[in-house]
Order: sequence, then C-alpha cells, then structure tokens
Amino acid sequence: MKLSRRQTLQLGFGAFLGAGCTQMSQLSNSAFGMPSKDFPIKGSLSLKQRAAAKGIIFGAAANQRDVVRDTEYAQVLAKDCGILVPENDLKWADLRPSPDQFDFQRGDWMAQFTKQHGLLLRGHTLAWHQSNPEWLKDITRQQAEQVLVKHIHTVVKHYAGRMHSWDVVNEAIDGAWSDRADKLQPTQWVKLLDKNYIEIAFRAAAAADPNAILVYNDTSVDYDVPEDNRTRAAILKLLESLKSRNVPIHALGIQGHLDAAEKRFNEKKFRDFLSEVAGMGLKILITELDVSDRSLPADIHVRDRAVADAIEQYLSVALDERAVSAVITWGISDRYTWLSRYPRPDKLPVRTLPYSDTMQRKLAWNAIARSFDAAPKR
Ligand code: 9MR
Repeated sequence: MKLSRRQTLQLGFGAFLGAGCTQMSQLSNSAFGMPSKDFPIKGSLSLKQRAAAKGIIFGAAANQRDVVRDTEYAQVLAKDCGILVPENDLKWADLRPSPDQFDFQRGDWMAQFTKQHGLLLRGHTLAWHQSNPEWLKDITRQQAEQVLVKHIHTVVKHYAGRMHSWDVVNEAIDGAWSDRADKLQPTQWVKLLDKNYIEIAFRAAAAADPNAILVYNDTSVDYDVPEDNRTRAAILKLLESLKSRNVPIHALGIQGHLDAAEKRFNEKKFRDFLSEVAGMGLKILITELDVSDRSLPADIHVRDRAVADAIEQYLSVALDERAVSAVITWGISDRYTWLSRYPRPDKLPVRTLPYSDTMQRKLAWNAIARSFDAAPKR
C-alpha cells in the first residue's frame, strides 16, 4: 500500500513517499550536492529583521517544556523569531484533561514568554482529529456542537487580545484517501457534525476574539502529485464556499512539510494556487515549514545543501505572492524536531531545521534569510 504524505505525517516515515523516492539511498551524492551553491548571505540581521524589512513575520513553533528548561534554545527563539506558536501546548489533549477542566498553564507560560521578549503569539489548533483527549471520543451528536463551541469560546477568549492568529480548523481535507466529493477526512468532527463543524468553529472563534486572524490550516499542497493536486482543488472549493457564506475566515495556513528528495515541485501550479487564494481576499501563512532529509545520503554537506535548496526554491515562489504574510518553521533547531521521531534508515540525526542540534546556524537558515532578502515588499 502506498501511503500519502499526509499519512506518513501521521504514521511516521516507514513507507516514505513511495514512487520516485525509494531509490534515493542508492543515488550518488552528486545527485543532491550543489557544490557551486553556498547560499551566501549579506549582513548580520536576524531572520525576524530580514522578514520585517519586507513586511513579513518570521517565527517558529516550540514546546513550553523545551523553552522553559533550555536557555540556549530560548535565546535563539527570542533572537530570530517575531512570532511563536506553541507546538502542542494549545491542543485539546493538553488543554482539556476533562470535559469540565481547562489547563492553561503551559499556554500561559508561552504567552508570558512572548510578551517578555516582544514576540507575537499564534494559536494551534481549535478543531483537529489528532491530539484530542480520550473523553472526546464519548460525546454524542447532540452534544457535539455545544462541546466544540464551549471549547473555542473559552480558549479563544482566554487569549483574546494576545493572539495574532488562530489555526481554527486543521487538516480537514485529505486529497489522498477521502471518498467524499469534498475530500473532507472522515474524522470524528465530520461524523458528528458533517462539514458544518468548520463553519461552527470559525463563527465561534470570531465571536470570542474579533481581532485574531482566523486561519484554515492544511498540509500536502506542495507538490505536483495527484493527491496534493486534489487537496489543493478541494481547499479552494472549501475556501470559496466559506467566503460565499460570509464565514469569518481571514487566511489559509500552508504547513509546508517538505521533503528534500521530492523533485515534483511545480512552480506554476503552486504559484497559481497561491494567487487563487489571494484572489479571494485571504492572506496566506506558511505555518509549519521543515524539510525531511530522510531519503538523502548520509553526508551532512550534501544533506544541508539539499534541505536549503528545497527551502529556497519553495520560499522564492511563495514570497513572490504578496498575500503571504508570515513564514513559520516547525521548530527552529534539530535539537527539537518531531521528525527525529521517524529516524533515518542509517540512524543519523536528522537535519531539517535552520539550526543544528548544537545550535549552529545551517544553510537552511541562510536559505530562509536569502528568501526574505530577495522577496518583494508587502
Ligand atoms: O510536532 C507535533 C508533535 O510533537 C505532536 O506529537 C503531533 C501530534 O499532536 O503534532 C505535531 O505537529 C503537527 C501539527 O500539530 C499539525 N501538522 C503536522 C505537524 C507534524 O505532525
């Protein structure tokens, strides 16, 4: 069975990507090495400064448990980021130990950290099918809307005035496996409330914080492969339908979990997609950028170049679209990346983010910096 990229995101990279990528370990390094490209950068500005010079926000996701105990890491985040997103601290599983309880401790700590360092804060996520508490499985159709709305009202109100944006609905669409015409994933929310849960969630979030940017966030839209093509088409239909019913939605979040060995990035298709979204009056945020190096050879120089190259190629297209207002990486250092849970076949540490596990800047950092430097101003 061939797994979609979305499923590999959920299950791990055991059967990574299928066609086109299975032979990578047998390819010579030169297939990936770009010795002539050293990703040189000018000046000494941080990523947030380079982004801000173009009217863009740069930031990263991080977990409170790491920021609180790792000063070196916290300093890097504060220096390079203009916005932080708690990677897991605001998910239902973390916030809702029981139907009657809300545990804001870790989220509040992150809110305080961002305030102290003058960073924006971003919320992730209010309606998803993963990282939900066990008790949520037991709710009935009759209870579902009230449970969803109560969660969103309480959480969004709690952070109202402090939140730059919320991922209101995450990963509703699955272009790889959904049998439905609208390609919605058959998640618990869909089973309980059908597609209405999306509109309910956005309206509840807007009522609780009229100033936050409300985002629909999704993955696997990056490549010219059948499942991504279907996902992009389904997302456009969803956005159009929400807009036509005046649902308060302000932006599309594109996660951007890339794969350095995937060569099927189609500039034109991606550009056209961004431009259609922008044409609906929506902003676009790149919300979870990272690059898997799992199928690359062992050589660190080869890997770092290939990862940087994937980032630069992707961001150069994305940032050409002036509706793209933020770039957020899913972690900032290989010391803490979800991708290390899915080890490379050779068990070498993964190198997917701007900083190494020893907090050294890598070419991925340069690639992001260069993309901001080359971007048109908003
Ligand atoms: O990086 C996150 C990891 O630590 C969590 O265990 C996992 C499940 O909550 O979610 C990861 O983040 C995901 C994000 O919330 C949504 N898009 C895909 C991300 C990577 O799986």
